[in-house]
Amino acid sequence: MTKIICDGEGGVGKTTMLKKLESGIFDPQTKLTIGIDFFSYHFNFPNGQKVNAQIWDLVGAERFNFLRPFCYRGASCVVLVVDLSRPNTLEKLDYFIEIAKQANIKNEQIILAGTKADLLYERFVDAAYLKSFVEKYSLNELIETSARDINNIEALFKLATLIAIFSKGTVNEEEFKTYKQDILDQVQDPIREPCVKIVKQCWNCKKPIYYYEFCDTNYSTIPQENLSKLWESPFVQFYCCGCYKKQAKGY
Ligand SMILES: Nc1nc2c(ncn2[C@@H]2O[C@H](COP(=O)(O)OP(=O)(O)OP(=O)(O)O)[C@@H](O)[C@H]2O)c(=O)[nH]1
Ligand SMILES: [Mg+2]
Repeated sequence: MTKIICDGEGGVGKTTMLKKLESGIFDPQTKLTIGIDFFSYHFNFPNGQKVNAQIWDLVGAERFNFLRPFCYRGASCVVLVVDLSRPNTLEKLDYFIEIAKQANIKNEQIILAGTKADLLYERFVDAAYLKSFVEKYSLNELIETSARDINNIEALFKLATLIAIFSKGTVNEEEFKTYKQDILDQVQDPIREPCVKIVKQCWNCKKPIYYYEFCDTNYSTIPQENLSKLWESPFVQFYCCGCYKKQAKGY
């Protein structure tokens, strides 16, 4: 079994990210995880190797810390998640890295993921700082994601699966480097891919409102005027990206 851990402070978006990976849908109503949730991810590598990874989605809340050493045991990769809009979610990274070390997981088997990259205007964590953190601890990679918008989640878990099988010795170093580069080539830069889905302002907090459906299909081909028409549609729901309040139509 290929086991991957997804860990990080409460509310950083671990479960939302994994739901998006599984179903392709952003669920803005995700509730706190109770203990552990399990997800699976299948990936076929170009050399024909089929990997079926089991992802353990841990709860961030401190009162569940007693579970962590048990959960990390036997894992081949750890995805540590921080919220780009909340700098305090970086505070416990040392602690998570230490738990991984105690479970014989090396730092190069850890990926740092920065979530909520869609919140461009609420971002408080600098990419340069995260990169320096990755270098300081010799972690494998930094990937910024968003379950709502700029995706990169698929690339993140492809890389996690690759790291896992590399650590088991089923791909050699040459293959690892080639596949990793292929995966990183698919990663979008959130700074260069600004969210163009703003259609209105929230009636409640006045933040821009993003259109989150069709994000992964052909969204980029939908012009702004059509988005505004969708605003009027009774079948499409809009949520505010700041306060998550549902938006009433037609104002
Ligand atoms: N804007 C934005 N919000 C997100 C994103 N991912 C998650 N959220 C929101 O962040 C909140 C917390 O998400 P969860 O997935 O429950 O967080 P978690 O890390 O699993 O939290 P615990 O289970 O408590 O450890 C939810 O309100 C999500 O809708 C994202 O990419 N962008
Ligand atoms: Mg959760």
